[in-house]
Amino acid sequence: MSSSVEEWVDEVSRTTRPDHVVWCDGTDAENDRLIDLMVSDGTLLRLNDQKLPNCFLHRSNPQDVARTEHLTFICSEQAEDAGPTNNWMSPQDAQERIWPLFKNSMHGRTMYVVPYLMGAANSPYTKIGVEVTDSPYVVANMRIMTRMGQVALDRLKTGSADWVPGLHSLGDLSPDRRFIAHFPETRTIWSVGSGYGGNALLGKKCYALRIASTMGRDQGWLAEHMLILGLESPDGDVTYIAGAFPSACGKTNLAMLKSPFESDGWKVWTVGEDIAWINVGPDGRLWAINPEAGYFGVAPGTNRKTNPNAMDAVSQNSIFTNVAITDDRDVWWEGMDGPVPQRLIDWQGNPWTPASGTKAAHPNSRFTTPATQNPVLSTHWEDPQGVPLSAILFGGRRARTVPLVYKSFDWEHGVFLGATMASETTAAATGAVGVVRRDPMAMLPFCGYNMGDYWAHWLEVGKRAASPPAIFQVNWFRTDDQGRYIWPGFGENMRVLRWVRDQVRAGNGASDGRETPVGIVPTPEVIGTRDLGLSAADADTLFEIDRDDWLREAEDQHAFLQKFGDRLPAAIREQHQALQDRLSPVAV
Ligand code: GTP
Ligand code: SPV
Ligand code: MN
Repeated sequence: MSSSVEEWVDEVSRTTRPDHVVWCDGTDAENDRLIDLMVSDGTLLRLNDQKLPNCFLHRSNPQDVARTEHLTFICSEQAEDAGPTNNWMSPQDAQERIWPLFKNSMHGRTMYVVPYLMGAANSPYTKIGVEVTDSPYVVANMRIMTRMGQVALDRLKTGSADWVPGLHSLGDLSPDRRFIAHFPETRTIWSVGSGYGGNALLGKKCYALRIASTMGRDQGWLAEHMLILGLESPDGDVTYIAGAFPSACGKTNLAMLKSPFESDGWKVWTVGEDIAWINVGPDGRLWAINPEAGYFGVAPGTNRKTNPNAMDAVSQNSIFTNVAITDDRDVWWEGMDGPVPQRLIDWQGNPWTPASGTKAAHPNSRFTTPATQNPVLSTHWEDPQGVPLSAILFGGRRARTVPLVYKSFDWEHGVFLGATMASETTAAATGAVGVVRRDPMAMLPFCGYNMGDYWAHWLEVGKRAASPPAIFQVNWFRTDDQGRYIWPGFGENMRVLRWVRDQVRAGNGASDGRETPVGIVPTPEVIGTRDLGLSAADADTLFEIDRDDWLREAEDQHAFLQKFGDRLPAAIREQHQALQDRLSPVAV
């Protein structure tokens, strides 16, 4: 055992004062003990063992149902190193404002020490973390989401000094005493006052994105909020594609896509559905690993039609958080198959009927399920070197302006697309829903350093890669005049993936696209909008580049880019100028 882990555990125990300290080994026996404990104290409810074997429901505190971005801080020494898009607190202020909240916070509770790996045990890119937490629910979720317990202890024993400490306490769950703090210089995480998802499962957003992004900057790699999928084509070839979409914008669903063209040989295999760590390979390509071992997925909208693979995956050994349940302890959420039940118990534990006028499941209700239960899990999902990326998609929710898909002209232009992307906010974070905001690379809430430096790092990585992936922008969420989604989405997104593959394979000689001021847009014919029964007018809207909309877009992008001052890379400024030139009447 690396003595420093023990020293750190001792140190935090002296402040948090737990009644007991338990080192987690990750065994079934340990998990069963924890589950029994949580069932007996009401933290978990056992679900119908016939329909959902070994599945449980957790109802969180109603004030603690999503990430809280306004309470999330980057605690670098210099404010400029956190940049204009992060909340910043100095390490000294954190010591004064946050550390006292851990004083005696575990009194009367057990402290669990959770050693875990991000990445497969045999990958050179895998990293170690140790989370101490007073939440057994967090332990049970970390066991699904990471390689937890003995496998990580073994790694620490071999003397690896390179591990990230994460201190987590539920505190009193009050948002008034809640902080999620990251110290990029000392690679430490403190989280207090929340037991929910990305606030509390510290391996995920806190480590694998915020801390890891700063490691990647220093070490020449990228930590990204991306799905990774393998697209199998009729010739049996697999093309690897990554996709950065903001929270609740479709990563899990695209990564687990059920192909309508399976009988023709088109199929999707999941490598990852939320996070990718990307390295430049010796062959000059970008290689991506999924550092996680499970999925913490959005429940509402998931059903046998939209995502049958997810429905299969969550049918056993899964934890559901803030969903509704039926009389026979089956789960239910908005968008589930079949008729809406006449009686339910809602996510807060109250009786519910369709007349209640409220959501039965919380809009950010989730399932936690092991990756190995995904019927379309790629056989390469744990390859130590990862998988080689041929394309990167940037996507978001945009009711207007952004077409279904378009291709960037080159890497620099693609990085510009990522840097200036925007999306409507969702229930994955507290605050208003449906407000368009700039969310560069879907990393706005997750970049551990100055976003201007982050873009410079992206540009640099692209220069180091002899054959970087082609970059595309996608938008499944364009609406018509009645506010309805025009594009059917889900499985039909395969049509877009096919076009992406064709573009990648054909290189610069690719056809079936038209050049516009913003990028290369496919023809409706190649996507097959007529086969889908879309009207010509709807098809036009899907692929339209409206100059007035785009001039407004470019203006808004400009205001955003301005915030970065001299940390804005010249190449991004030039790309913006070039877009404006292409949009200007003389150029069009
Ligand atoms: P996080 O886990 O928060 O990072 O979310 P995510 O990006 O993995 O999003 P997810 O795939 O869970 O989808 C979020 C919501 O969008 C769910 O309600 C889905 O049903 C819905 N959704 C996903 N893909 C599509 C699509 O292609 N079209 C439409 N209309 N909705 C979609
Ligand atoms: C997200 O919000 O992007 C999620 C859910 O994946 S959470 O783990 O809560 O961050
Ligand atoms: Mn996510």
